[in-house]
Amino acid sequence: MTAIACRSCGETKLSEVLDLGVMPLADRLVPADERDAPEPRYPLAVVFCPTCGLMQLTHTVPAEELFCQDYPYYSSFSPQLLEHAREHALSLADGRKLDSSSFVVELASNDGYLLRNFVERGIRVLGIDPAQGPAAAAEQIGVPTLCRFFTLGAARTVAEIHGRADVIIANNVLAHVADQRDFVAAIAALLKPDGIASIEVPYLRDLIEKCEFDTIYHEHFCYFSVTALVHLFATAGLHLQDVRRVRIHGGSLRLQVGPEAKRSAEVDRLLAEEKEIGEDGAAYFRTFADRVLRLREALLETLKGLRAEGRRIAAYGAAAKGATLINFVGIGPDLLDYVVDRNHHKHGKYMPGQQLPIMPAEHLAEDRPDYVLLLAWNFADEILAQQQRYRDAGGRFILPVPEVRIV
Ligand code: JHZ
Repeated sequence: MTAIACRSCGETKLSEVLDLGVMPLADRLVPADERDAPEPRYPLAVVFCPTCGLMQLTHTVPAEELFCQDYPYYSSFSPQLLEHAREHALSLADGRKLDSSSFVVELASNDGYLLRNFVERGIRVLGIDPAQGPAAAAEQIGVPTLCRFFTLGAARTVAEIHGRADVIIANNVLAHVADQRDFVAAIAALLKPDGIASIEVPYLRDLIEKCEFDTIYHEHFCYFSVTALVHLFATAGLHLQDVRRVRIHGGSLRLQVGPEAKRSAEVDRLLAEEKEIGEDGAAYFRTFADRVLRLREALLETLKGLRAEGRRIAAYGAAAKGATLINFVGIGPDLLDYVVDRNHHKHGKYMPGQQLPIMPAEHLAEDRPDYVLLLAWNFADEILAQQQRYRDAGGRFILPVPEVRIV
């Protein structure tokens, strides 16, 4: 049991799930001239609330430290994510019959990768995102963006100035909020009475079943089941109206939430399934920590074995989850030479906690290491296809989850 209170329902008797130790911040990439400076490190452990079913972090790093200056994540570097976002935007525009009289708000709009699809159709939009670099990039492509955190206060101001929204989109942001109740109350305050919020969150069931432990990092305060989401939205008088499992980011839920009290058969089906497999109770998590430890051993053994044979190993994807993986497993310059990534904002910097330089993706073809550890495993199909020439020339990829595999 831990001493904190559940971020959704306030329960104080929370059960331990996994303790990853004291870890650096996943998206705080280290500039070359700060390599010798100490990095901030904080406890990284998750607990489960037996009352409402929410898995969550025990420790809260202040949001300003996590998301504002130098936030290196730009959504537009993955064609698969861009395609996913376009499909999402167009299905909302068509499904909700949005036109120039509609108003769409996106929370954590990043570099405008999703809202640009509405702008193209002449639909009025507003992005809200506290990260300065991505927000400026969005403005540059014509997506009006308010650079601030979304809180109940912010929602009231936006509603006053711009009016209430027909649709609020919030993809991969709910988990990033420490004060869950304030955030959902803010959504309720900004929505029209017949409006909807379309929200994507990584699904807890995919995390646990596929051992995606590396998606646990300080930015992700919460890990959601459908059970936990129903409880959370109810705190703001909102209803989970519909839900669908989607493949993105290792397995996510796309939710439709709104003030109107209605619920699709799929919500009931997933709730029943969670009950049946016990996802709403602490027993479901019992084997998770052991499986994570076994995965750590297997990966370490694989990398050490290859190194002992004199193989050269690099990694692909300076992803936030990559920081959890290399730091928890203990993968430093003794095992890996460097990490490549397409996002030029990350180049020339070093992975948090380990002295591993980040280089352009083209470096892989030039240098031809024997093996590449795929840290961005959620984009495996896309990256493996993109690296076909390297693979044809004998290069091999190491996939770390759900179990170590060499392809
Ligand atoms: P990626 C992100 O986490 C950000 P991360 C955030 N923390 C979140 O919540 C989750 O998603 C859900 C690069 N790449 O997106 C781009 C290539 O170089 O898996 C990224 O740097 N070439 C808000 O950071 C990284 O890999 C490619 O072809 O763990 C992938 O990071 C592709 C496809 C990606 O998530």
